[in-house]
Amino acid sequence: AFVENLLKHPTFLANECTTKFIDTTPELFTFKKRRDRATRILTYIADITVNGHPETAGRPRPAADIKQPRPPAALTEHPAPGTRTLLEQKGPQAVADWMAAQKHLLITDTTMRDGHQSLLATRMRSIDMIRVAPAYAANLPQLFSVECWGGATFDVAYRFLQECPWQRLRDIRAAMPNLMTQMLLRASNGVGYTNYPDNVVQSFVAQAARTGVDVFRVFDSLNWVENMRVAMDAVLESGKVCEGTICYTGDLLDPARSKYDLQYYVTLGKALREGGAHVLGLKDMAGLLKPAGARVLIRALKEEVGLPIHFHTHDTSGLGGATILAAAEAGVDAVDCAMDALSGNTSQPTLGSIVEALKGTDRDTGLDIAAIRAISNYWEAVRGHYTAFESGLQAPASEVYLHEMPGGQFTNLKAQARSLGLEERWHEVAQAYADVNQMFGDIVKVTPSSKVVGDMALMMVAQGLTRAQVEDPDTDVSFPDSVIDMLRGNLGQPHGGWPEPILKKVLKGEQPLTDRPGAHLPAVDLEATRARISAELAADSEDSAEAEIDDEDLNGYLMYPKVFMDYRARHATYGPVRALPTRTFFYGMEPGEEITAEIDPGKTLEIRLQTVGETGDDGEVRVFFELNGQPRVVRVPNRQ
Ligand code: BTN
Ligand code: 3PY
Ligand code: ZN
Repeated sequence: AFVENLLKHPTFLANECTTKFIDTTPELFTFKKRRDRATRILTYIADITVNGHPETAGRPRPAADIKQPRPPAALTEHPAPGTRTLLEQKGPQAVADWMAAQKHLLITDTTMRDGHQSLLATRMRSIDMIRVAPAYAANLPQLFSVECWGGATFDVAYRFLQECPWQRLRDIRAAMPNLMTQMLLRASNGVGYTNYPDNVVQSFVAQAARTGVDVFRVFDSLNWVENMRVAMDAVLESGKVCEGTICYTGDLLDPARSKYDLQYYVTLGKALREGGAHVLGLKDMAGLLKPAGARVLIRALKEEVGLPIHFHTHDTSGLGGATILAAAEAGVDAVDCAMDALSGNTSQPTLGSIVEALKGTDRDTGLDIAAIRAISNYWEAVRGHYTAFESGLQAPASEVYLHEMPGGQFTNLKAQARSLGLEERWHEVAQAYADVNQMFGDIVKVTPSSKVVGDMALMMVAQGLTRAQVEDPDTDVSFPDSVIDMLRGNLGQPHGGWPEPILKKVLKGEQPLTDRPGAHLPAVDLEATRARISAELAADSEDSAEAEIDDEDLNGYLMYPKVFMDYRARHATYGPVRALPTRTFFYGMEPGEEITAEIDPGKTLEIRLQTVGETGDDGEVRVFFELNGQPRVVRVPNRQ
């Protein structure tokens, strides 16, 4: 270790080594200590107890006497066969055929992905999901699928929750072996905000399928099917269900919004069918499809495309449930709902209420309402722990038909506006968002194109710029990077192309791409990348296990290089903090409090916080614990 430290010491590398070097460089002897995982977790608890969690500082707190959520009992030890059983036995086409042939309205539960993404800033931790998964398997085996992965959850898991998204997927998959898991995939944008090289997208899909995704909902943020093929082909190759997805925007029955008319959607649906989709997804990410529009659109897609249809909406307007019921009447095959306690507003419509509404009709869902209530009660208790991430949104609003923001973006953009001091001017931001959309030619707005529109809208409100000023060739505007990137063609091509005036002004004569961005990105050398980051981690650690980059890690790195490496660095310090109860993770412990944390199956830590000492002259605090009955002291810096 000494030699390794010496070799990478900057002074040594700079070739300034003298005989005095070792005497004046004591840090060569302070090797990173190899600490066991329990000590690392105690360090985390001590740090949060002393310094607080940066993400919950200044935010509303959960009730002081809040309890640990208790999942409902699984009603059987042998879950009935479900959609996953069919997929395993007969493959994805059999799932699609079964879907189309049966009469129930099939339901996907989105609580573990879009539900908390849209209501709680995506901050729900794996432990809160995994604990209830067995109840889903046993008590709700008629569910079509459980959406529990992808979208923003991947990034947030590493970046903010200090946990591995792959492990979440693996654990949920194992806990509900009869039910299909589902993920949201942004086609060539993977689970990120930019186009990735084709082989990165292919590798990511193959790994997601291996780790446990059964249904891939694949969409493109500009509805450009050309840019969806690599991802769709990779899903088909994996043997899982390919849900090729249309994003809905505009207002189908408004003749003034004729850009997105029935013919547009039918043509798109046919292109996705030709691209090999087993199921046609209809993704109404902002909740703009009205009941009357749903009747027309679902009928046309059923008749002219012929694939089973899976409808997704958001309840931002308060009409999401009405639209689902209209879609059900028109023959939609499956719909997305969130469990009651995490439904409504910018989330999905209310699962239990849709089940009740259809009870006894020819679209009866076949789901057990008592089981739904019990699971929703669990989610209600879970939600209480995430008070810090609530948006404070009071009511549904028809304003969504003006701004057309996706449910998953709405509260995020509002938080961004707050951080820029623009919260008071939120309705101006909403109007600017609508103006920017028109300026870009009325585009599909969903991650990542929605982020670009949001960046531009915030900038305009912050700088007091109108659309006319932005478009005026004689007014100087410095556009956000994301706008320049999008107009360069790096997110692909919108229906009808970009309007010439804005293209000219933003690109200043530079020629944009008009073909697939992926066609220009060189393939990544996967094994060289693995070797390089593994060496980088090895240089920072005594523990060879910490330098290991398995296939899941590699795919995580390829999506988010810096976020992944930062996660690994924190993991080396704090250990498997995913095992902590959510209250402890965000708020630390009280003196006298006891918790348990299962860091491996069957390996449980009993942790009791005894007392927090005074801060010493060195700025460190000694925190006294009992770990499985034995006293332990850890020291952490007081950063308060
Ligand atoms: C992040 O914000 O980067 C993720 C949250 C974890 C950060 C840890 S929590 C304990 C310690 N105190 C900090 O201020 N940061 C780290
Ligand atoms: C995502 O891409 O994360 C979305 O939820 C889009 O609606
Ligand atoms: Zn959504």
